[in-house]
Amino acid sequence: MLKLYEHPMSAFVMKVKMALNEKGLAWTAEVPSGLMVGQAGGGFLAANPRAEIPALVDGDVAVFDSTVILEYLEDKWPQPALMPADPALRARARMLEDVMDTHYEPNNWGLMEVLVAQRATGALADQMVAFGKARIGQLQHWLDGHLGDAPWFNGATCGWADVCIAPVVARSKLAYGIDPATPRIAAWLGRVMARPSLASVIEQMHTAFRNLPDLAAQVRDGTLVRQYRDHRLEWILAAGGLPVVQEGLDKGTIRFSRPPGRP
Ligand SMILES: N[C@@H](CCC(=O)N[C@@H](CS)C(=O)NCC(=O)O)C(=O)O
Repeated sequence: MLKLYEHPMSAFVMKVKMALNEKGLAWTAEVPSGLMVGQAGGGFLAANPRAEIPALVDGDVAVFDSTVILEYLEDKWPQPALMPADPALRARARMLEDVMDTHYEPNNWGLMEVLVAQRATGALADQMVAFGKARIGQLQHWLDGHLGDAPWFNGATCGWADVCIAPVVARSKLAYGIDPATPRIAAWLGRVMARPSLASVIEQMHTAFRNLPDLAAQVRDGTLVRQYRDHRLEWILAAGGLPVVQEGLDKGTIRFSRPPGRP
């Protein structure tokens, strides 16, 4: 049986779960301990030396990084195919995935750092939240152009592009109350929520968000040591959050990613 190291709120995990469900594969899930505080170990660290979720274990094969995992699933279980057949649509699905992972997702993550973990307050918080919401609106309008009048981002049927876009658009709506920017995105999200393979994953995310521990208290008492990595760190800086990074480094509540291998 496939085993997925996960956390229900991670958009990277969500796209893998949606892909597993769409392919009708049986899988078990484990939320590794030590996540979000830099204390991961055991089987999880063996599966992903970068100590990040998602990590997939298939017998003696361990695969990390959501994009690589989706490719592994498609290679090993080609049917039902998540990638469209047409080369242009395949390229578009990959471009949409990359933009979701590197440009869209950091907005949701940054809103959580500000609104839930309360790393910024007052005028700085307002500025960072406005920045994130504006970026989300901009990206959803761009997505609308790609969706056009098709039912799915993949084309006629739900697939790769949709499982990459659904986690982030649903998170914006359900966690932060950001309504879809256009009627076509709203109708697409309605189709997503009517599809159990996708909706079940979104429900898990929403439940986890509603039951989050008091992250602001954990930042204050220094027990939350959040990983600030690549696009997310860029987002914080672009939103004006340099003081957030400086304070987090000073207080030890921010860390950077760990590369594989022995130091
Ligand atoms: N590029 C990676 C990104 C994975 C990632 O950033 N995962 C985050 C959670 S969303 C993580 O595990 N962070 C480690 C931590 O917070 O301890 C992918 O696509 O899988």
